[in-house]
Amino acid sequence: MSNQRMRITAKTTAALIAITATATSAVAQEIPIYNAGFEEYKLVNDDFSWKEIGGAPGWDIYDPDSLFLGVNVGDWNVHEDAHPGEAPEGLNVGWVYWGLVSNTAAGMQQILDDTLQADTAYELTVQVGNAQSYWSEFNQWDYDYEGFPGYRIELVAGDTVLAADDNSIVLDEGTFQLSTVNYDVKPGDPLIGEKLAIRLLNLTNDIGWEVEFDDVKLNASPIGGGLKLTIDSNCPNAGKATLTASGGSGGTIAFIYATGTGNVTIPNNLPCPGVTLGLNKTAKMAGTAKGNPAVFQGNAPAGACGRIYVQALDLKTCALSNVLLFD
Ligand SMILES: [Ca+2]
Ligand SMILES: [Ca+2]
Repeated sequence: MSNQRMRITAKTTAALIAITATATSAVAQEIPIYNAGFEEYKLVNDDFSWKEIGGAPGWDIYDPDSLFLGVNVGDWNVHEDAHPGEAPEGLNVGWVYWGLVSNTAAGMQQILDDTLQADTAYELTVQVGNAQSYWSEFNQWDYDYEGFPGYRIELVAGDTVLAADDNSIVLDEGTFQLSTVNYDVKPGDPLIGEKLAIRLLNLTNDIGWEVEFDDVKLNASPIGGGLKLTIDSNCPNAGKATLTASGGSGGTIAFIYATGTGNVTIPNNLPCPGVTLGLNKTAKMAGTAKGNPAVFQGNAPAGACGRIYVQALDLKTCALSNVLLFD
C-alpha cells in the first residue's frame, strides 16, 4: 500500500472556500441498505422467495441457536387477504417464518459497509407486520397466521447490540406499524469503527409463526452539529481531491487518512492526545486547513480510490468527523 497512499499537497484557494461555504452541515445522511424494501425479486401477487432460492437478497439468515431445519426468510409480494393495507412500501415485504414455539430469536441480518461513527445519532426505522390468516389461491394453501410470535429489531456494531425494539408494539392482525430504534454514539465509544448491522428477528414466542418487515431505513446525524467530512474526488481516476470539513470551530482542522477503519488512539506527543480515531494504526496526516468549512485540496493517485479512509479532526476542540472511504 505504501506507494498507493494519497499524496496530497496543500493548496487552499479562497474561491473554493467561497463555493463550499454555502454547503450545509449537520444534515441526516441515509446509510445504504441493500434490498431495504425487499423489492429485489420481481414477484407476482402472493408469490415469494425463500431460503432455498436465495431468501431475501442482501439479508443473511441469522439463526444463532440453529432451529431445526433453520428459520425461513424471503421476499413476499404480500397478498391483500393477509395484509388488507398491502405492503407499506412497494409491492413486497420481507418475511421470517418459524412454525414452532421455540422462544428463540431468529431471522435475518445485513452487515452494512458503513461503520459506527463518532459523535453521531443513529435512527433505524422498520415497518413491522403481523399477517392475518388467509387462503392463498396462488399457493393453494391455507395459511394459519392467527396470533403473533413477537419481533425484535436490533441495531448492531461488530457483534454488540447497540439498541433494540424488543416487541414493544402491539400489532393487530393484518397490520404494519413503524418501529424506531435510536442510538447516540458517545465520545470514547469502544465500538467506533466497527461495522454496522441490522437484525430483523422473529421471537418464536407464540403461534402465528410469521413476522413481516419492510422499508428499512438507517439515518445518521452529527450530534450537536458536529464536524462533517465530505470528499470530492476524481475516482476511479487519479486527480484533484477536495476534502471539506464543515461544522467545526473555525480553527485548524487536520485531515487524517489510513488504509482501514479501526480505533487507534492519538499518542501523547501529538495534538488531541488520547482521542480515539475511527481509523487503524496506519493513520497519517494528509494536511491541515483552517476555517468553517475547512477545505483541503490536493492530488490523489488512482490507487487511493476505494482503499483509503479519511477522517477530520478539529485541533481546537478535538471533535472528530465521520469516517469516509476515499471514493
Ligand atoms: Ca417493500
Ligand atoms: Ca398473525
